[in-house]
Amino acid sequence: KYAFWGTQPVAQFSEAGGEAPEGPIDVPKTVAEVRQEPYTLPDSFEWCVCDLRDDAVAHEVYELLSNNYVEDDDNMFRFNYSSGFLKWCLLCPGHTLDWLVGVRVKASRRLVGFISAIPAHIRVGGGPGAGAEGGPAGGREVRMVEINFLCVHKKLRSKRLAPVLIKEITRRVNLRDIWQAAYTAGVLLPKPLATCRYFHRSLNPRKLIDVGFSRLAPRMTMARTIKLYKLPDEPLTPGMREARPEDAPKLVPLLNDYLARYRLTQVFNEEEVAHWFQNIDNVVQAFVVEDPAAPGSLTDLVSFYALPSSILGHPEHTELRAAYLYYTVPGATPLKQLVNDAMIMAASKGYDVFNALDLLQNELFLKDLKFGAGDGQLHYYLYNWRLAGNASLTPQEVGLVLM
Ligand code: MYA
Ligand code: JJ1
Repeated sequence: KYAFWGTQPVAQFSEAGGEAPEGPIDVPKTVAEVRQEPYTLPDSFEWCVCDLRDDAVAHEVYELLSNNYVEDDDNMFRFNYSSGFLKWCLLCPGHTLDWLVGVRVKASRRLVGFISAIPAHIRVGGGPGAGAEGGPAGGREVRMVEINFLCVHKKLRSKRLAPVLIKEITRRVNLRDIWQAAYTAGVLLPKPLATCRYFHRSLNPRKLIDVGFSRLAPRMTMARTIKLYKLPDEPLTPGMREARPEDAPKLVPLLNDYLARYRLTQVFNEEEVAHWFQNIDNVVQAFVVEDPAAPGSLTDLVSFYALPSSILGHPEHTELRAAYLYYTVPGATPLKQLVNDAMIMAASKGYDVFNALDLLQNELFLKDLKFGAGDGQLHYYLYNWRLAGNASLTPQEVGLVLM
């Protein structure tokens, strides 16, 4: 069990908590000690860098993922990240092309494997006090990477390629003097720092039921269901507008001060805020509330990203348009109202479903805004970092949203 993960500097299921101090799991190393040569792939494969600035390469990564990436438990839906999304997400501030790692078949040049890293300042640990009314949690800010989009072509599964991809990206990240990573996965690995659940709010219930994403509730008709989920056409919060790059200086303290209460979160600088909270059709939407009584003062933030799924084997529908709640900062406006407005915006843009995790303060609105629990979980992991006593976190202590 866990032939690979058992050898890695990650929290193990077997460990007792007790004495373990907070911090790196591995003995600290220097860049000079990092292996210079790439890890060896089986003979017929080679490494490549996927330069997503090149549309043809972005399309190759898109194709690999759209045919081979994450599916739900019943293989009815598969994530279908757009190439615009991949560019937004992977060509972020501080990105390193060397960390967009591909595996190609030597003979055909066909892309059959991928893994990515992007840099982030992650704050982790600290005291309780996270959650609804919590003060600052404290903890330590650690320069990390976020790992995502690990994918091996379906025809090449179970050949132990994934561990080679993971070791190779670790080496490339270590070469830049970074020794920790954060990542999420639907599968259980040693050992989650936290486990969150997905929640779903129907925007287009007829289509969701048609494609088997949801079902008609007992004693409900289609007409009553459509009425139940109907939303207004326009957001209800006065002063809500799309975020602009010039908002970044004001959003940095708004966002970081709010996230200070969590025990696992990202710390954003101005350039990062301008990048992550922008508006790109079918990729990401970010809205701020500009106090109508005090023009120029920003009180709240709400955002979501677009992650459609392919509908597998349905006669009519091929794509499920899903919006995923990203970060929300309730300042002057109640959280519930901000998220309701985000859903209104998503519905008016033609999204079929609005998804959220049970992290941050999301429990405050899930029920009232008619979200229902999904069948998927999302485990949060750290590489080469343990919390004091090998502690884990509740979903409500997590303030980190990855793509
Ligand atoms: S999560 C999304 C992952 N992608 C998918 O689920 C897409 C569909 N599936 C596939 O493409 C393949 O099944 C993958 C595995 C590629 C996932 N994370 O090659 P194998 C372990 C980590 O024979 P395959 C995301 O992107 C498995 O337990 N490990 O298997 C975040 C076994 O190890 P062990 C995983 O099925 C990724 C070994 O791989 C995952 O052909 C974070 C088997 O390898 C998984 N999701 O390929 C990666 N699934 O023997 C870690 C299986 O021990 C980053 N495995 O049980 C770590 C930090 C690195 C940077 C550090 C810097 C300092
Ligand atoms: O989308 C998901 N589940 C859906 C579809 C289930 C289809 C059958 N398996 C679901 N639908 C019910 C919705 C219903 C709406 C009305 C109210 C009640 C609920 O539950 C799940 C999440 O729940 N998604 C997945 O399983 C996809 C994989 C999740 C792991 C993600 C890994 C991320 C990778 C790394 O970064």
